[in-house]
Amino acid sequence: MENLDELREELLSAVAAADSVDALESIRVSALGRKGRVTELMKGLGKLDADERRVAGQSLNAVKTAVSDAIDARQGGLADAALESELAAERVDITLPVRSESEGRLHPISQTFDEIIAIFGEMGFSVAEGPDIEDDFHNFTALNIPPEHPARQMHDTFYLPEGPDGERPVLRTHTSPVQVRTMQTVTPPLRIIAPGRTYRCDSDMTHTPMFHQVEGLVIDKTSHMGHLKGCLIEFCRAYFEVPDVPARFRPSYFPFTEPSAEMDIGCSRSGGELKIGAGDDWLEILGCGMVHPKVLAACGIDPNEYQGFAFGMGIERIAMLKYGIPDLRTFFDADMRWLRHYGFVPLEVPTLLRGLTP
Ligand code: 2U9
Repeated sequence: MENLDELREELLSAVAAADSVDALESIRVSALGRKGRVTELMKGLGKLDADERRVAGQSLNAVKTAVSDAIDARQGGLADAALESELAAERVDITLPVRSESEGRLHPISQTFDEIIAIFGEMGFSVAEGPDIEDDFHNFTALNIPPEHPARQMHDTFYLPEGPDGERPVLRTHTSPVQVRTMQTVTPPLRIIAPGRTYRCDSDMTHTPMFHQVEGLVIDKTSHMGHLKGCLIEFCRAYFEVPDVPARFRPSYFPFTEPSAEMDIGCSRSGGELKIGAGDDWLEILGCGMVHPKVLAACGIDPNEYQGFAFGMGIERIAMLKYGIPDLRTFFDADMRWLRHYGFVPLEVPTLLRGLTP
């Protein structure tokens, strides 16, 4: 029988030198496989007498175990090294700047949302969200919109097929149900804005079936129309980036607020160009009012203890006014040339400190 110490050293150094899982496997087959060198020696044991067989068998088994253990250990090392080099090859340096030729642009709707969130965020509002598919209670009833109200009629609202409860869900016609849900779950004081998609069955030059709104809600024990006016005037100054913007509040009607108002800001329209700020003209910006006591009660808040104000505005409209976008329908065309013109560089995040717009 060949020298087993030499055989063991030879096989162990081959295992140590193997530089891949494949190389290791061929060493295993050539040493321990069916026709491997150790296996062949095992088969030869039968020709030895009993004493020799016992001694040689123990030595051979020791070689087999040593080689097999070395292969297992080396296999683990090689697998770790392979993973390491794979990860190194896939490494991305996230601190590198975005490539300057990057084509992507933020849609003006996203930019406008970001600006509005930055402004109200600074005033202590947080963002609330809710489902696009709503039930009748959250979209209408809780908001003091009785069944015979025009906003309920089929031509305004997208109704979905009847559910198991026999009710027809709706695509929310405003983001107000988000405030309803917040009032149902959070104990005042609360100060939230609800930006999001809204849906109305209406489509012409100035209406699209899906559009975007942001609504706001403040509930506490003392907020009044003065706070509402201060908050919204401050918002318009910050959003339109004009230090002193004339504002007026015209009486209006919404079922969910009492009293209700529409807010106009000053502007001039000389030479067909709209300029926000002092001027001899007015521009309607948003609707607002003190939350109706019936709405507070429907949402589980005691109107004798709490009060507050709410407002709502259309995002497309205020984006068009700020960025001089003339046609509402182009917002939804997914036209890359339009987006390159009106879109925003994604990393220019709006903040009040660094400026809202690039
Ligand atoms: C609750 C209570 C009160 C939200 C309000 C308006 C006035 C408003 C319109 C502006 C243009 C919608 O996009 S638009 O057509 N909205 O004028 N929205 S007050 O009042 C609320 C909301 C929720 C619980």
